[in-house]
Amino acid sequence: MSDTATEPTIIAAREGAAGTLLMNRPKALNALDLAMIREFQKAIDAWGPETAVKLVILEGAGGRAFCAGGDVRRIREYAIAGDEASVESFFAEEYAVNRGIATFPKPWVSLIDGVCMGGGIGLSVHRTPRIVTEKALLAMPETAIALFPDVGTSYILPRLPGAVGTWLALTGARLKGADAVHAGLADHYVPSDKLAALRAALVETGDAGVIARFAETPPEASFAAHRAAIDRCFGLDTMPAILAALAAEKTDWAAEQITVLRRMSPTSLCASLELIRRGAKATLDQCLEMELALGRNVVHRHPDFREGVRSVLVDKGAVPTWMPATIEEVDPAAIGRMFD
Ligand code: QUE
Repeated sequence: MSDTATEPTIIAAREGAAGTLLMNRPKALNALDLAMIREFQKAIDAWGPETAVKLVILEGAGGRAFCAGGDVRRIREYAIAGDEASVESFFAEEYAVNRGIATFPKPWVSLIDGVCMGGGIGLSVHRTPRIVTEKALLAMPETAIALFPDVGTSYILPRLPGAVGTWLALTGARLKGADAVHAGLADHYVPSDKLAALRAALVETGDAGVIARFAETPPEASFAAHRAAIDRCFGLDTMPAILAALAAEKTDWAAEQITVLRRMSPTSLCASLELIRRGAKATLDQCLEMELALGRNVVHRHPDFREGVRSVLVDKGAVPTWMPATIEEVDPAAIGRMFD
């Protein structure tokens, strides 16, 4: 999926009172590569101290995606080549951007009008205001490719209501825009046909307060009916306990969750659950450190990540062969060692 070399993958501009950042790799759903991450860092460094910039506006090009995640195909290639330095650069620099956004000294306005997963969540979730439309689709899908919720979401997810964050991390459940507001991943619901006018008002005034003129009350969350069951099941501390609790629910929804979980990397599920439980008691900086250490072990010392990216993204739709193959075979001590 190559984009033309002449077209920049991040278009950074000064417009009125705003600094604007357009993620511009539409054929790859604006998935983040290292060059894009470095452009983010430059914008953070330049616009943080620049008094004429009152806020930053972040958006995705192409009409389908905000940002589908990190360039995990490339990470897999580095892993196969044994290129640990390149993997380290990618994650360390990406997480530094997440930290830079979290501490950015003015509003960081994310206009989420399409797919926003993984790395895209990391570019938006750490600062307000986060705006979603009816076309937004948010998810943390990493357990499907044997990764884990990173980009600082091990700090964010345990702080969402009840066990919603654990449910999102383990199942990769997709949230529509309204759902994302109810889950605590977004702040304002704005219909997509008002987004251009909102953007113009932000550029003109440099005042995030104008969002109130465009925001609407979001429709009820699609997961509202399952909130109690989410908390009952996903609030538990081991994967076998979560699966047993889901089985005891005896509902179609719970059976569906079991089916989804059984497709994911068993190692990744157990590591992700442990990460979120540790993240509940840690600072954002500690979470990013933990994610960096876990990433090294997952990418270089475990076969599931390569297999996951191959099956889901390279040979699209292939059934992955996980090692070990079942949750019941995962050794908790081995999961603990992945954090060292
Ligand atoms: C899990 C993930 C990712 C994913 C799918 C998953 C991810 C990611 C992409 C992605 C999607 C479309 C693209 C692309 C990457 O998909 O992180 O380049 O064109 O970046 O199930 O973690």
